[in-house]
Amino acid sequence: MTAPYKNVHQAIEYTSDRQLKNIGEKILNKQRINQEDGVYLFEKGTLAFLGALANWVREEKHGHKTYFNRNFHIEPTNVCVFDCKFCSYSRLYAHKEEGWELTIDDMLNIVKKYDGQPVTEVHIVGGVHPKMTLQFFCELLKTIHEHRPDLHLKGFTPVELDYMFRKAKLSITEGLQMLKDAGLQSLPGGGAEIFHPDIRKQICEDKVDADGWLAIHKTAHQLGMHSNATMLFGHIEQYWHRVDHMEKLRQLQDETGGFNTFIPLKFRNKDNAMSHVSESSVVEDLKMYAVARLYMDNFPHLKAYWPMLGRQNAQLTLSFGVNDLDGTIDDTTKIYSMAGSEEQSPSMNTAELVTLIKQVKRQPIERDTLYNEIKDYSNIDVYAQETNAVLN
Ligand code: V47
Ligand code: SF4
Repeated sequence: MTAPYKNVHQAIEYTSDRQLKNIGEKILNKQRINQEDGVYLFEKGTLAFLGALANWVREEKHGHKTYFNRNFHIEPTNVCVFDCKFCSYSRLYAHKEEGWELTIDDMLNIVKKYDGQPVTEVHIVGGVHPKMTLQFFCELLKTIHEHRPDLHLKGFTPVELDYMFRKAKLSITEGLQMLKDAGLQSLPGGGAEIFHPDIRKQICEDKVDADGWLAIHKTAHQLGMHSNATMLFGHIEQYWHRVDHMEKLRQLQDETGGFNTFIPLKFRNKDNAMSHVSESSVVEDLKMYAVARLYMDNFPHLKAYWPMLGRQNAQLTLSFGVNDLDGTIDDTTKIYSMAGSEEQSPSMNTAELVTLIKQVKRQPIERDTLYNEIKDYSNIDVYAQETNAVLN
């Protein structure tokens, strides 16, 4: 897929641009690239050149291994006090009648639907409801943990956490410690968007800022939790804003080592206050993943979130640095389908996800949240009847 080059050495050799050659040499020598290099790659790197380099880094780190997770999502509410312009989901002001807020029993019933199924993680994230407190979420975590102690509880973005902790008049450390004691094990990557204040001011002015986001993840890492980090790309930001965002994450990762995965999220423009902004092309998306793989040298994993990209494009990213396709999720996840992702009802079972990975000659590995390997599907026929009985 990274043709026309035979390999990364040829990609560098055939490039006449001096600066690209230098950056390519740095990558091969496992030297860190700087912000100027990052912007230059976006501006001048061809898709084939970036792909050859990113694929080399990916294979150095993980060979052909491509991870996925069996998880499900709980969205406690779509009511939100904030007003992010890209959000197609929040229902506080517009379409109030479409708002939902789940009780602890409702959410326990969602968990119970997965009783007896081999899921390993629940991902809890939603809007910021003024009445859903830290106490409420501690109760929720305890209830889920009591019912199903083997499930890894991953939940809450700094947007939700900052609001909860302020309301409870607690420090970040105190608030996170309470959630941890209630069963929270890691944080997902959401709410990061683009860190630079010039962009944040235009797209998500009223929620936690970059320093607040980073402080919460840093504290989580200090308390022994792992987390992910996202970046919402392909809207009004420029390349240097993306690099600035990645730089801040790379610096924090140097300090704590607590991030597992970087997840670039492609902006989708349906039914939100940024519908006039065009979506990026597939080529731009693939370049984004490739530059992320090259820049985020201290992040072990790079994830493409397939419900947002669509299956075929997600499959393409596996040749541009990506080594993780998130998970098998079901149609309870609304935030993406409402924003116009190709996957209107995103669901893919294990057999389909494994097949998608095998079609591009990669090695499908089921993992848990912390990337412990659960099962290698390389030699398993996922459509054999006896396998299917075990899978689903
Ligand atoms: O922060 C909202 C994004 C994020 C749109 O950590 C949109 O494993 C595109 O962070 N177009 C939340 N994106 C989701 C998230 C996530 C997803 C999957 C896995 C993990 C993980 C984290 O969704 C928000 C925002 O950046 N988002 N609206 C939109 N119109
Ligand atoms: Fe609220 Fe999150 Fe939507 Fe922003 S993106 S309005 S914080 S639900």
